[in-house]
Amino acid sequence: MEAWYMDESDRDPRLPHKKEPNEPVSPKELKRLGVFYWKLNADIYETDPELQKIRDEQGYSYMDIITIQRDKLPNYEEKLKTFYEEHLHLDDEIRYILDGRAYFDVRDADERWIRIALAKGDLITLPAGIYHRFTMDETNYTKAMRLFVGEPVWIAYNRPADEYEARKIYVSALRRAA
Ligand code: KMT
Ligand code: NI
Repeated sequence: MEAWYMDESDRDPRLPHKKEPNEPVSPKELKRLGVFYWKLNADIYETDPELQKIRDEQGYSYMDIITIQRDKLPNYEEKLKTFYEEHLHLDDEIRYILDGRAYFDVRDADERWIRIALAKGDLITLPAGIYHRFTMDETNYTKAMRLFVGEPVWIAYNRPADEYEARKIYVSALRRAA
């Protein structure tokens, strides 16, 4: 995992979009935004006691695996387009990268985009109510485990979605963390 503030360019989202010079974002800063991160051994995800411990502690009862790759994922282009629209969910978004790479972009407290580069073994949780988006990088391949507390809900609310309780709760938690 590596995170940085994005540049202002509107070129291909799959490019890194680092500033010159790079402006890195630490795991501690991400935590303040409610974004949590674990590093695991993805080679043993089927039997990994560390993963099981996280799932037990956090109540991640549901899981499935999604492979995002042209010709593998039905409606690939369409899905990627919706993933990259700025949105929020009413529940936490929990993703564990089993193979390949991907970017999650999240808004910081001042609405600046932070890009989070994830690779094999990275497990990340985005809090309910945070504005974010997802894109592939130039390798165009990600295999990810999707985790969820209880029955999964995949509804994305595109910005603006400030009227939702989850958003209001998130904004007040952010203010308290400031
Ligand atoms: C989302 O809601 O942002 C996503 O599901 C992203 C793709 S899952 C690796
Ligand atoms: Ni999302």
